[in-house]
Amino acid sequence: MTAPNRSPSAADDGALRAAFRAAFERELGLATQGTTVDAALRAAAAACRDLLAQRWTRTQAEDAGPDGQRVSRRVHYLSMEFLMGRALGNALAALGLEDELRDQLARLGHSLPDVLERESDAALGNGGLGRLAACFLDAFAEQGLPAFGYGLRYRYGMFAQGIEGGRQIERPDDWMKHGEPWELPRPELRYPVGFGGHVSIGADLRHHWSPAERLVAEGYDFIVPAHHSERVATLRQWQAKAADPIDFNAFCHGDYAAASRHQLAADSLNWVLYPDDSTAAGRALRLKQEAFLVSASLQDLIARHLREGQSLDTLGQRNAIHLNDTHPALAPAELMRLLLDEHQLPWHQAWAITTQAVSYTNHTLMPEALETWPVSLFEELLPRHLGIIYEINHRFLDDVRRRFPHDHSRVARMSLIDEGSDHSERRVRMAALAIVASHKVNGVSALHSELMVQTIFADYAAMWPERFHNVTNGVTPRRWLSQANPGLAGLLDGRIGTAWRKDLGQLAALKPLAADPALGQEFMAVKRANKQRLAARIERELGLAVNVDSLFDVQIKRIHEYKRQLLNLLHVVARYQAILDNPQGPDGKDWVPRTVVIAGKAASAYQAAKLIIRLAHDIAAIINHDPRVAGRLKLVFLPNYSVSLAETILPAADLSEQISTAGTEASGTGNMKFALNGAITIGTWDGANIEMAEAMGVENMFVFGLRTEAVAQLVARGYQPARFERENAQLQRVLNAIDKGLFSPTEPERYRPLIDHLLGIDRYLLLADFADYVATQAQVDALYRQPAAWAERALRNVAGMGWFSADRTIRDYVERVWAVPEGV
Ligand code: 26V
Repeated sequence: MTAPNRSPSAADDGALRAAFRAAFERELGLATQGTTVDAALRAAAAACRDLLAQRWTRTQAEDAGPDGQRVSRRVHYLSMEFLMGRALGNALAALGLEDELRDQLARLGHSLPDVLERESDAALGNGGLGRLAACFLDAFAEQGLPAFGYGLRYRYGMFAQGIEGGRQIERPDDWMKHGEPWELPRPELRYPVGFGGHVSIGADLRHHWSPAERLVAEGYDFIVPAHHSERVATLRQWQAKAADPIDFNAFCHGDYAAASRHQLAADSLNWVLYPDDSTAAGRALRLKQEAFLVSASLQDLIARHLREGQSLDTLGQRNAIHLNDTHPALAPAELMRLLLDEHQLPWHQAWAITTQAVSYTNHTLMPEALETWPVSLFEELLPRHLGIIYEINHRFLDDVRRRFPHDHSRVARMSLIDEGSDHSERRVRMAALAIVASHKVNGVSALHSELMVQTIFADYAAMWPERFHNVTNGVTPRRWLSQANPGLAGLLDGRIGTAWRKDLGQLAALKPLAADPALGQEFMAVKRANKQRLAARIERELGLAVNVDSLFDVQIKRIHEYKRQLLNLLHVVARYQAILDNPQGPDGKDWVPRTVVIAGKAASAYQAAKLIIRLAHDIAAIINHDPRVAGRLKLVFLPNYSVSLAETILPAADLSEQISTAGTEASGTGNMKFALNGAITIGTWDGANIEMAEAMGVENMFVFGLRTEAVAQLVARGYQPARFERENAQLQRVLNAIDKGLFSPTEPERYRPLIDHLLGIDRYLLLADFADYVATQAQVDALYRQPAAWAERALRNVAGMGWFSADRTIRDYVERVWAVPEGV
């Protein structure tokens, strides 16, 4: 890779190459296992890390300078998830060192792709929210923002998904097993974090909390480079250590298990990223993780602020604290505790600082995903925070009563405490805490932000309309186009120049060229090469040959009922039956061959989602071996979905499935990555699909299905899914085939619960949207029969994606949320 990705000062700088070479050779020399691919990977990572560390020092020096140079307050992005994926390819591109490493490796007899493929993904996230945080770090660096991401240093990331007998099995994701060459330990950063114990009021009338369990948080930094400057962003992840790692008394008595119990308790905090909330022990651990992240991060923030010679008066003016969903929503309570108890500020001043600093993004409307914690768990683990939350609530509800006198039900609805009923316990509502303590609250697409204020947060929006706004998500073009799809990136460079990496709006220059037949052909050739690469991987992993000239129809994302992978499967079955009925093809035209690709993980306790994965495998087992549809229909489930797998799949997709029930997908970001890679979307009028359609022209997207209002009306009228089945013979046949065990002959009843749900409740209205979905898929076929027209539309998708860069998203946050307040 040449010029486009290199930082300007490095462009002609042999010094950087020389420094890299020296560091690489030194690291390789230290490697005990010789010059294996693993050793080369470690050495390359360590060498990059050293160079990035120098940029880190310079960035910090710049950011400690006078406010005048800053566009924003220092941003502290608190998130329980950062789904970073692999780091080496990105670091090499940012540093402009790909060619250098390629040369070095050639001398060792290794290839760059082999080394890149060897790196484990840092999968410290579940899905969209975590990947968004990773894209934001990239944009922080690129935008030159003084910013830190704060997270936890999970020992095991998102589980590794295996498939056995068509069923998902979860294995630990031991992502650090070869060491973690990227991280910079910061042993000098040590902050105490307590749990449990009791709170007393001293003679000074101040609260004194004596925790029963005392831990220490130690920082580990991961450096994220800009691609067009020498700026970096920092991801600081906390590791728990016991304050007293060894109970010496127990040790002397020979009770080694007891002697190490503190350390064990500390370690458990960092064991795993939260994959589901099915056990009580798991939930308690999760609350501790949240409190730990928040406490360490805020102590770090305050320490830095004071170290820079500032007083606490300016803390909120100079620092933004952003809550990535409610998982870090303890932050306001913890900040209040630190300011009140440790720094002796009065309540009103502490609260003014807190609300000035804190802002919150909501990422889902699913009521069941709104986090609440039992008050009893707070009493046990976080007694002082509970006291502070009660006080915040007391003052807040006084405000509510003043604004809405005598409206008792409103007060109950808005309270930070859900008082519960006879059979349910009292719980703390984390979203309410986040909203009350924030100066700004946003959703992640226009539709989602609108629905947020109309539904789940309506009462709060009535009280503070100006607090709520929208910031539509975006993705980083560096990873998701430049790095993932060098073929398309090169094609764009040739036609519109290379600046789109830094300014994605430049893609608009493609618009007038979209109908150029030569460009269309080149685009299709790039796509075909990417499909070949994916086909090779499918063959390697699953032993399945797919037709590279078939339409690659792709749905990759977490498996969830609202995302409707099941609707996709119903269409696959419908198509299978239609081909068998009519082998000549519809209307005498041949069938457009299709390869349907699905990938995604189901939460380990989410049985319905796991059953969908099994159905996908059962359908695939029948269809893929049926010679009557050979060459015309294949269904592929690629196991162990990850960031790096997405990087291989996205560039190869012709069709992007974004088919959630309207009103359920907050934004989606996969939808953006597909379009950026020249896939055409088949999608509902949901999340960011809507804004994408508006940006590229709705005629360039296949839109189907009920819109949000129609969904709501249908549900309000009393949705009867069985009626849709009765009126649609094709749907009857599809459901009947699954229900009768056509795909599960050894256990015909296997999918009975699924079918019963569809015909009885069908919470996500699959049956209501089925007919339109299938009809729209026929339009997809019709367009695919005309390669030139297809290419033109795909190119119009790419051309319209300029606005969906994470750079734009971050600029929006800076302008509307993180700007330095007036007069500072
Ligand atoms: C839920 C759960 C459920 C139990 C397991 C652990 C866990 C962790 C996080 C969550 C909340 C999920 C919220 C989320 O990922 N939302 C997604 O955020 C994306 C970025 O804004 C957005 O594009 C997606 O539409 C939205 O689903």
